[in-house]
Amino acid sequence: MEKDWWKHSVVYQVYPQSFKDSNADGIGDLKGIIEKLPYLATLGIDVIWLNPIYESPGVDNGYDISDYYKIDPKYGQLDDLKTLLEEAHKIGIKVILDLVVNHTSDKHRWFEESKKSQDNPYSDYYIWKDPKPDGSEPTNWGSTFGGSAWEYVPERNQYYLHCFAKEQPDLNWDNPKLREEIFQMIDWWFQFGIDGFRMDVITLISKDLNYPDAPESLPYTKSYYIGASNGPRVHEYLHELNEKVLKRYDVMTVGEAPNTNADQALRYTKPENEELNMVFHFDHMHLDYGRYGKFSDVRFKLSELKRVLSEWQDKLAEGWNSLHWSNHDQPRAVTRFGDDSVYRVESAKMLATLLHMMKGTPYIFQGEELGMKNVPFEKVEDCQDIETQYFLQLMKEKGEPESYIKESMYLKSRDNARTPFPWNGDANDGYGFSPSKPWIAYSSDNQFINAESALEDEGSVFYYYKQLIALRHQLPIIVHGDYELINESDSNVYSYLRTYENQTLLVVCSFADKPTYVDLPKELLERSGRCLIHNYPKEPSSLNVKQELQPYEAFVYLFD
Ligand code: TEU
Ligand code: CA
Repeated sequence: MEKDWWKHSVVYQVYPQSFKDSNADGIGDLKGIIEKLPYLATLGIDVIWLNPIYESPGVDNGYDISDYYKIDPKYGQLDDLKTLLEEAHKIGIKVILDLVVNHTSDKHRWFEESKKSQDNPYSDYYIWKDPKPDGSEPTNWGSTFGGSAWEYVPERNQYYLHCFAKEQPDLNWDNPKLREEIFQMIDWWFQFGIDGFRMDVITLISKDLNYPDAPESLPYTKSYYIGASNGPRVHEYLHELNEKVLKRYDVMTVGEAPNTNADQALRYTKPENEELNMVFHFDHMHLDYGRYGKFSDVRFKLSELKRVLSEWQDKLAEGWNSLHWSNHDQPRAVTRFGDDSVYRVESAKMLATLLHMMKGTPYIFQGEELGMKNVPFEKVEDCQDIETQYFLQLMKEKGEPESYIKESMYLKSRDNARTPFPWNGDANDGYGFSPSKPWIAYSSDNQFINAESALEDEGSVFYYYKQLIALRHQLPIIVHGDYELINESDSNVYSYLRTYENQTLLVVCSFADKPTYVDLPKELLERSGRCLIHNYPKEPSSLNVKQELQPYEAFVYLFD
């Protein structure tokens, strides 16, 4: 087996609930994913990441797990997952699952026992704290999905911590018995045959035992980060996991790392530290935050995007990056960072170019390869997500105008990413997703943005992604080359170089919606170069030191 295969892999994220329904209950499932493997093979991806498919009450769409060893019946059975693994492996695709071990569901057997008394075998599996002398909560931490991060349980006369919903109690990683249970479970899944894990909020597993209060000035809900992110023993625990389990398998690991800077990320991903292969950071996802945090109508600034992405490219040179524009928690990239109307196709391809030519492992969220855009839900109430519902409520209470609420929901709600995948443009056929009413509304854009039309159109965003993926597989410079930002102060164009051995790669991406110019390095143009990919039909015949660019134009040249 090839070492570090994840370095030259491209990962495709499947949101199982919304990918393909095989049994007409309106919910995507494992058999549906099996049916659509040929589509993923055509795209050329190497790895599939599945969002949680375990047994779950579904308070947070599967991120509240009640049994780690069972598949939720709405997705199928363990046998279906076995078949998916076999079928995927046959065509050279690996499958990784989501590991959610910062918290469980409150319906997990461990929690049901733990909450009964202060004295039971599971008593210390979760984080319990006495009330303050006046009976109030142990700290002022807020939960991500609203309200306090502490919930009182009379049977124990104590509060338990939940960084997310109250139905998602945080596990106590400081308890060695709990760690052993988790390690065993991880081992069990590797024995089952999966190829790795995406680890949900893994940077939150070690809490600051001083439990400091958060400054009141922190934006809504985020106060828990003060005492929960990158805690004192997180590296120790991940190293222990690596020693005891990960090391023995040829698997990939990617940690979700909210609120983690690049220096911290290097510690997680430096090979000699033996923790994780890579982490997801969110610095570029925070460039358009406003007074309610994520729910805002702020637009990112290109200068900031350059600063953030370049910092991560530079600082993780000795670790490894994950590259992403979107996921199941984020709005659609083309709406957020591109132009989803006139230049939807051009800007979706431009964004893909920028990301896929960087150093790191690229992740494609389902539908991104079609250039899917945010969903104009008819009513804000159509949004189902727990986070969206909370912010909706909060903004109403704060007296925000209806228009502002609607706009920020449209721009940021997690529901944008979760509408069913459009396999074709036929509304009467449930867009090829399901013959029944889907669990969440379809996007009205499916009629013209769907897989069938993409596959019929040589110039589609889909084939452009396919080409980018193939380039990564062919050229070591894309995997290993050093990164260097050029034209830093250009406010329209993001351009950079990659260098490896005697080669140089030039990547040019315009964020302007009108023609513009970019300065290209003279010495480079004197060398012999060829165009690898270009998002306009006609490639530039030769490059100039002052190169004209069309709206959202992007190209990549390789110089020997
Ligand atoms: O997300 C963690 C996380 O940081 C999110 O709460 C993020 O701040 C928010 O979604 C941005 O809109 C992970 C999962 O990806 C998410 O789906 C879960 O809800 C959450 O953990 C709890 O498990
Ligand atoms: Ca189904």
